[in-house]
Amino acid sequence: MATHLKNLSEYSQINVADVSHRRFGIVVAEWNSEVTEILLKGALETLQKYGAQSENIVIKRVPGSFELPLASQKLAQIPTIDAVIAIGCLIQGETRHFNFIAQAVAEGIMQVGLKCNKPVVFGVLTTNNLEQALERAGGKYGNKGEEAAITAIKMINI
Ligand code: DLZ
Repeated sequence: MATHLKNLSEYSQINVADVSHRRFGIVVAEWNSEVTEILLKGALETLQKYGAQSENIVIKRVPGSFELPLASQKLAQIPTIDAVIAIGCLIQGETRHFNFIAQAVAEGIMQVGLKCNKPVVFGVLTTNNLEQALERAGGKYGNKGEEAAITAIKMINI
């Protein structure tokens, strides 16, 4: 789980093929939007790099990461959408709130993918502070949004 050993924007080319005829859903949490909007930008640029058309990318915003699973499910249930990317940024606070939400979001997103039988990607940063988040949102450890988009492309093409 150590991101400092791997740049999030570096990936192997296996199963990274053209997605010009694919449709994507992206759900973005508004909490920590200074981070999540950068993740969204990274995801969009990566999808478009591999051919995705902007009219084939549906973007929905939700209040916080806790809302990502339900919104992801609504998009994943649309038959023409091939994959969903859930984008959020959870930053550890002083209470245990972070742990409950992080656990629920990870579990929820995985369940949506299994239930809908299509890729639903966990593009959620879970960090100790804002600095760590920004390091993974276009900073020295790459962009989690790019990693999430590549994962969606690879999982569609498996
Ligand atoms: C309440 C809350 C807190 C404290 N922190 C975050 C956070 O760091 N990142 C995030 O995406 N959302 C946070 N939220 C909001 C919850 O995800 C959720 O939107 C609310 O609890 C309402 O359900």
